[in-house]
Amino acid sequence: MSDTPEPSIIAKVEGAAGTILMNRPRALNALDQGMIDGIAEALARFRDDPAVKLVILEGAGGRAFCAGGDVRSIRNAAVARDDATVRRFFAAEYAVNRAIAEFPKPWISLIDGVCMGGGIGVSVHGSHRVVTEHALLAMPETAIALFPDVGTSYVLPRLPHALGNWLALTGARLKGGEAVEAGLATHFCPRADLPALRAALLDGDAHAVATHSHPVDPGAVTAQAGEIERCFGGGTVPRILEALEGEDTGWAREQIAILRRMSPTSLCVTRELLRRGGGHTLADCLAMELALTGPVTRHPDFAEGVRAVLVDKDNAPRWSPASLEEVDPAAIRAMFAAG
Ligand code: QUE
Repeated sequence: MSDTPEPSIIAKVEGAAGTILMNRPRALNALDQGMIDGIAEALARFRDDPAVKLVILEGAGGRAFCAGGDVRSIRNAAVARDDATVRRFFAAEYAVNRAIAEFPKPWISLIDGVCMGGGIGVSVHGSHRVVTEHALLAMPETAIALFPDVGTSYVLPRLPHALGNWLALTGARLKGGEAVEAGLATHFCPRADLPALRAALLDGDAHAVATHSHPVDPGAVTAQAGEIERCFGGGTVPRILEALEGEDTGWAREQIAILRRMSPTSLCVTRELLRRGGGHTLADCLAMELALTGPVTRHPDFAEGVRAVLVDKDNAPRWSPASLEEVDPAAIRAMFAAG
């Protein structure tokens, strides 16, 4: 008998709950095509099974909920000009994001580790996003010249104090409590209490989330909200940098340094995407994101960003154009028009 590999998605009915475990811990549970298909299949089954009263989504391995999408494979497909593979991946991922938003039962994510990009996408549209003190949430796409997708072009512009612009442009990482403050997460439950919460949820009553959660005191995000709003509430990326330069604080200098490392093209695409996203439905935002995936993954910055961050890990991307000043606004507009 040959060894059967462990499935990357483990979905089962436990008591009155449907449970979905993202199980690729060596890749921090980053979503590949098979995992997305597996989540889509489980979602449809649990939606139509009257014995399932709620869904619990978890990540295996104790370090990550889900680090994002399998962007190394997407890069390979993009470099090979295999547009169909790129398109199939993002279309399937965004369809799952939408199905979670429309899911008629509680969709409860237990976020006890890294949760970035695609991990935000499979949690933020659900009814309950429970974080622990080990949770770390971010939308880090500008570092690899992608853009905040998975429906976050709908979510981020709706966060208060221009937090969405700040999170999307800088890729800022929020700890569990900070994610509740910002509104990306809904409940805080210490890791030590997660097994009790999970056991209670198997009875099928989502109210267990509230009874096992703790209020979050105002913290770093609340303290920074005024300065974030002053600096990131403005129009274009150059205006945001100007505002940061005018602050003359250590925090503002740090944000400038972070923004200067990101893909200039990606910063401009991201700012424009969130501007447009603020006025659209989730479905329209997902369609806009899907249309952007072609031009953005064909832009040389995407292959270079994934190379620098995830393949060679030298963290020294050579962007082209290399500076914000050289980005042609018409080129950005063309990416939105290209489909
Ligand atoms: C931006 C991203 C991702 C990222 C880093 C970024 C992303 C992603 C991963 C990732 C990290 C560790 C892994 C893995 C993937 O990192 O989408 O398989 O083990 O999946 O700056 O968008």
